[in-house]
Amino acid sequence: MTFRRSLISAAASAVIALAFSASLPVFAQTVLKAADVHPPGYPNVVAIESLGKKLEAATNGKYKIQMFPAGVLGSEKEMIEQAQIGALQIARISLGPMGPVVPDVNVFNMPFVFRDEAHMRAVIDGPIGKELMDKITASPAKLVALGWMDSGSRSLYTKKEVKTPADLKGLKIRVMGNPLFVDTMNAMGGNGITMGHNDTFSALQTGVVDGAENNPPTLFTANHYTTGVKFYAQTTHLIIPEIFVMSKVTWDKMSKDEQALLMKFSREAQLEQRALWDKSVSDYSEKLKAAGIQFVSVDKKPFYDATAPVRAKHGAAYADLIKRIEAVK
Ligand code: BDP
Repeated sequence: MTFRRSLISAAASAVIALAFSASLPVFAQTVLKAADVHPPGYPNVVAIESLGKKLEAATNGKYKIQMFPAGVLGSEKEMIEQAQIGALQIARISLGPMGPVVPDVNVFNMPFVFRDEAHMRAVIDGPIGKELMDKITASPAKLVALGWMDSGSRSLYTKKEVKTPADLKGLKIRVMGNPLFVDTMNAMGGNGITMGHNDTFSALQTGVVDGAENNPPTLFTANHYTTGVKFYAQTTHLIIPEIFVMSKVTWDKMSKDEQALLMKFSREAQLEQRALWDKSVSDYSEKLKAAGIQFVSVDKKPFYDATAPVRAKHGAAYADLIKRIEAVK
């Protein structure tokens, strides 16, 4: 043993002895990787980071959440796949790309299924929201639904002004990866093109698409507003909640108490995100207006009517549930 090695091994023994004598917890820390397509500071990212801090404190450091923001671990489709095999522990995604994985969630993904954002919140906060989370967890997808998040309303942004379905004719509009959204955009008059969120900026910039649809915080933070889009037509055609899910592989390794703790902090994360969300919508709407984006108010009725066949086709299997959603005040 060289002098250096013996020094290292002496130091290592000292650390172990110290850990035992001070009865410090002697366990390997479990780092839970969490991913989001949004950048640091976005309400969803902040809420998951804060959940991580609470979990770390409450478990004396046994669990720690490491956030991978800004799409560094790939698209939401890829995040879901990684979580399913246990390569990612927490995926914060839109319910949009969950549709192809757990078809039952598509009931919330349908155009104009909620009257407004308050209606959507009342639904996710109540028994129907709980039922849908349970369906995700009980599905063969190997994911455990932890909580909902807000994502406001999605409206259309384009380089050319759009006020009616006829104005959308011939325009390629990026939508999230789910056939339901392609059908929706086509019914609204445009051509729906699917791609991941983090590919949309360059697609807008290079003219691969003529527009996209999203909420004000995303339009701003993903820099889509710098690509030449000028008009933000307030169609509010989709009011889709976000969700954060845990890999079942990870969940099954946690004790019942740890799972209960995680659920408690997840509920708190949902409420924390909501408060941050409301502020971020007004802040980013102001920033967009200051940057010259024109918010165009449109008559929603023609878009609602045009998408009736989409609700008929994709909602047929959920007719009773849709009636219950409509009945929520
Ligand atoms: C944003 C959602 C994000 C989606 C993105 C999209 O927060 O989860 O990935 O839209 O359009 O509003 O892909």
